[in-house]
Amino acid sequence: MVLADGMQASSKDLAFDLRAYLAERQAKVEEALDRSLPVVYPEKIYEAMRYSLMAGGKRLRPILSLATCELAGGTIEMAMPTACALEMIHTMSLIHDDLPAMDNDDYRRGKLTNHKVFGEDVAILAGDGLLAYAFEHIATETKGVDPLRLLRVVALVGRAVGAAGLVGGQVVDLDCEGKKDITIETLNFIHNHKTAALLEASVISGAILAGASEAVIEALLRYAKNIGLAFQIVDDILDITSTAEELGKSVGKDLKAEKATYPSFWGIDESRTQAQRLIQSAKAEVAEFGEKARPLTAIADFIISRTR
Ligand code: GRG
Repeated sequence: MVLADGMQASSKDLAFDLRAYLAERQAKVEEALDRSLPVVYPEKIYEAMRYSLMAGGKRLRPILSLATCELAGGTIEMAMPTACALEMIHTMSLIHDDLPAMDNDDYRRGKLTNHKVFGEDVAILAGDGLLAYAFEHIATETKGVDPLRLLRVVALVGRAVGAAGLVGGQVVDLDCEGKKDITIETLNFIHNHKTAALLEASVISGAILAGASEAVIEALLRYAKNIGLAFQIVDDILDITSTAEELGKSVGKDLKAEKATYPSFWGIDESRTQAQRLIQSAKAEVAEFGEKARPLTAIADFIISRTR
């Protein structure tokens, strides 16, 4: 079944109705993001920030944060500012990733990239603006949460973004460009940091805000590590098997640049098998939560069946 925004659900998910769940959550996140960032003077930078923030996307990171907050007994209102902040950070990482100094891409989320519309100088600042505003937004807009939990989430997200997370992964990725002898361990390092780190922070932030026990947070972290790597393996496969129209960005760049990817190590079929194995492990980690884990198991299935 093809869902809004290219999402697919297998028939066994329909009992849970992943389609309705994701559509409802996406709409709530869109509305909260829209409210989070009004355009004020100097309009140019706010327009550049909003251009990429409101350009669509699956909103997977905010949806995961809201889901674990509910799983741990909290409300989606408690997690919404953090959820929006995670999407702001994800968006800024895409803006910077697309810059000529990095991946040099012209399209993202089906639209021209930020620097193509606003220029490189403003695109860099739009990314910086979103990054700083994300932390301000968590700190000022979160209501009804113990301040110590909030502080833990701020530290968690900060770590996921910096040299211990996205930045570290990106730097090793750039270092490996043009090298043919990189190992699977290096490839795992890159993607555990570039891709999985923010997904991990997304998954456990909601549970922390809701006051989950350390045992619950640990189980969710293991779930997140598994879906994080599976997400990247699927991303690498889609870069080969999809079209630019389907993905909303240029495709086949890894192959052209002879960049190491999971399919370049394992081939497409084995990459699919490995991703499937990670998804099974992720689901096993949250099985103990029973019915409450239905959104997380359905999202895990979605990650492997997604078409964009
Ligand atoms: C974070 C301070 C800071 C700087 C950025 C450029 C950079 C450092 C890191 C690169 C991070 C990056 C672009 C990782 C790729 C992650 C990935 C697989 C993105 C695609 O995510 P989807 O499919 O995209 O969820 P949508 O558009 O649906 O949101």
